[in-house]
Order: sequence, then C-alpha cells, then structure tokens
Amino acid sequence: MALRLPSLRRAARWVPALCITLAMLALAGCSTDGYPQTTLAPKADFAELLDQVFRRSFQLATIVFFLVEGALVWALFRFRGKPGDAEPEQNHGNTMLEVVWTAIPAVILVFIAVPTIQVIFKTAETPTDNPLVIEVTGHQWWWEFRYPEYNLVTAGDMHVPTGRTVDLRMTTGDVVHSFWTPQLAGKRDVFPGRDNRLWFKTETPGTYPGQCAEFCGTQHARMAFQVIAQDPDAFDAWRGGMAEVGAPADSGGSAPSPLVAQGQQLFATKACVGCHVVTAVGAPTMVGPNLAGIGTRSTIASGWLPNTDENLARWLKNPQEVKVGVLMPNLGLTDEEITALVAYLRSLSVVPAPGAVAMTAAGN
Ligand code: HEC
Ligand SMILES: [Cu+2]
Repeated sequence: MALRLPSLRRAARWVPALCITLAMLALAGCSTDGYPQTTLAPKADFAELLDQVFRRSFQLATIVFFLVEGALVWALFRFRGKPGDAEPEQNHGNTMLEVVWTAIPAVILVFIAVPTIQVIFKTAETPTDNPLVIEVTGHQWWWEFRYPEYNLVTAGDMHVPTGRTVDLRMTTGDVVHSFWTPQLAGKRDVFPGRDNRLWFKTETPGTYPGQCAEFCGTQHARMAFQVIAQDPDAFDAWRGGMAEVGAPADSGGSAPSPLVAQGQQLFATKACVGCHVVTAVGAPTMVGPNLAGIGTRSTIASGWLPNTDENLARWLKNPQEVKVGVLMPNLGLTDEEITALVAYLRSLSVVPAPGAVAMTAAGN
C-alpha cells in the first residue's frame, strides 16, 4: 500500500496532462452545434424510442458497474491475504451461491430485454397516420428521393414537413448501402431487389446530416445527405418551386440572361443530359442526381462540398479530382464554359429553405 514519495512525485507530473485530456473530452461533449451527426440528441419520435432503450441500458449498466467494482475493491482490501494465513474456506459447488448469481443477471436482463423488444416491434410497424411516402434509392455515391404524392424527384437534400410522419420505402440502384440520419432514426440497409421501410416524425425544423453507413465502394465516405425538416408552409413552398424549376422560358419560365442561356445550351450539348435531368416532375432515374433545384441545394457532390459557385466550378473542372472514382467523367470543359454552366445551374433554384445552407444548423 505505502507509496514511496519519489513515485508520488513522478505520478504528479502527469496531473496537468490528465487534466487537459479530461477537459478536452468534456468540451468535445458540448459541440452539438459543430457536430450534430449524433444519436445523443434525438429530434424525432423514432430516434427518441432508440434513445430511451440506450439510456435505460446505460443506467442499469452504470449501477451494475459501481456495485460490482465496489464489491470487488472492498473485498480486495477487506480479505487481503497475509503471509502465514491458512487456506481460505472453499465455496466451489455452493448451489445457493450459483442460483443467486445466475438469477440476479437474469432479472437485470429482463429489465433490458422487455423494453428493447417492445421498441423493436414498435419501430417495425407500418405508419397509418396519413404518412408522406418517400421512395429512397441509394446510388454510388448519392441518394435519390422520390415523392409519389407530388410526382417529384430530388437528390441529396431530403425535404420533409414537420408534424407529419414520413414513410420511407427504400432500395438501391446498385450495391448495398445504409441510410442513416442519427438524430431522426436508426440505420436501415438498402438491398438490390428488396424494399425496406423506415419512418419518423419530427416536430423540430432544421437540417439534419445523414450518411451512408454501409461500405459501398471508393467514395462511400462521401455519400452523405441532409434531411431538411420544414414547417408545412415552407415545405409546400419548396415543393411548389420544385414543380416549376427548369421549365423552358416558353412554357412559363422567365427569359434567361445571355450567360444562363449559354449555360443551358452547353448543358444540352456537353453530355450532361445523358446523365442528368433538370426538371423534377415525373423525371426518370438517371446515372447522375436530378439537378432540379441544384441552385439552392445545400451541398454538392453528396454533402462533400458546400454549394458555392467556386465549388461548382471546381466540380465541373474535374469531378475526378474532387471525388476520385466518381461516376461523372472529366468532360474537359473550358473555364468559360464552366462559368456559363455554373450560372445556368445556379438559375435552377427554388425557394431557399430556411437554414438549408448551413450544414451545422441542426435546429438545436
Ligand atoms: C456519365 C454520367 C455523367 C455525365 C455525362 C455528367 N454527370 Fe454530373 N454527375 C454524375 C454523377 C454520377 C454524379 C453524382 C456524383 C456523386 O456525388 O457521387 C454527378 C453529379 C453532378 C453534380 C452534383 C450534384 C449533386 O447533387 O451533388 C452536378 C452539379 C453535375 N453533376 C453537373 C453536371 C454537368 C453540368 C454535366 C455536363 C457538363 C454533367 N454533370 C455530366 C454523372 C454525370
Ligand atoms: Cu453507400
């Protein structure tokens, strides 16, 4: 037991380092604003159910930890062996003891298992409260969102109204992916030729980051997305805007500026139309994301870059440099062509979503 003084002094040298490490850990816990991709700040009913199970298990585990470790430490000191002690009493095969230490963990497990299984069944239910159906499709390496109710399709930003359950029907266009918005719901894998379900309802407007959570190829790490929860009026304004964006000038759209017109022309002739569609209504699934509303989308390249003119230009200059191995080729565009295309893409805007631009504003 007796610590010699020099070893105490040596140990004391580590105190500042220990304090700094602990302070860093404690402060890291505060950054819900800079890093809202967390399961610990649930903002929807589904995520809250999971959070309750997690907290209950964690609380029980904490109690068990202190009881067991406390008893262990107490026993270590209380029954310390001294030289010359007789052999202690042996209790191997004591039936009473065996029954007790099997029964206690079994009871604890019941307290964890019952609520867990209840939540498993609850989260597997099909919502019946007039949900908004959204068809989610994973692609290498971006997410597509289809709204059959409004005959709209979009990519990257999934807009949802607050106060209404969304019922996700999920699949993949290629390999297995996993759809995960930690603050709103659990993970759900998507498989070729199969439909999976997930639902949630949030009451809190905000931008919630999500991420593909199943390795799906070289750019798996850059297969992010945002769920943009808006109050019903803002959501309706968004979908109204989406229904009109990309319409040619002669069918109700306003006449474009010369630069935008030049970009539109280039878009039609530089292979873009082979992989992208710029209108959202009834648009087919293509190799690349639907670009209706790209002008006001929060990010480009699936959450990888903020949607600024500089980043759009950088992307068009050489997508392979931004996201190595991405399924959009380097099209060898000149800087002048890029400027016109950026102006055209920017013109494909809908009503800006409040808070949609700042990836970190998670409505906390
Ligand atoms: C061979 C198919 C193909 C062609 C041709 C193509 N793209 Fe793409 N494009 C893609 C794919 C695939 C992505 C998704 C990349 C990712 O994030 O993984 C993409 C992404 C984009 C994005 C970012 C969209 C978002 O939601 O993040 C923009 C903008 C874009 N392309 C514009 C263009 C323009 C302009 C052209 C023509 C000059 C063009 N693309 C030609 C396949 C293509
Ligand atoms: Cu993926």
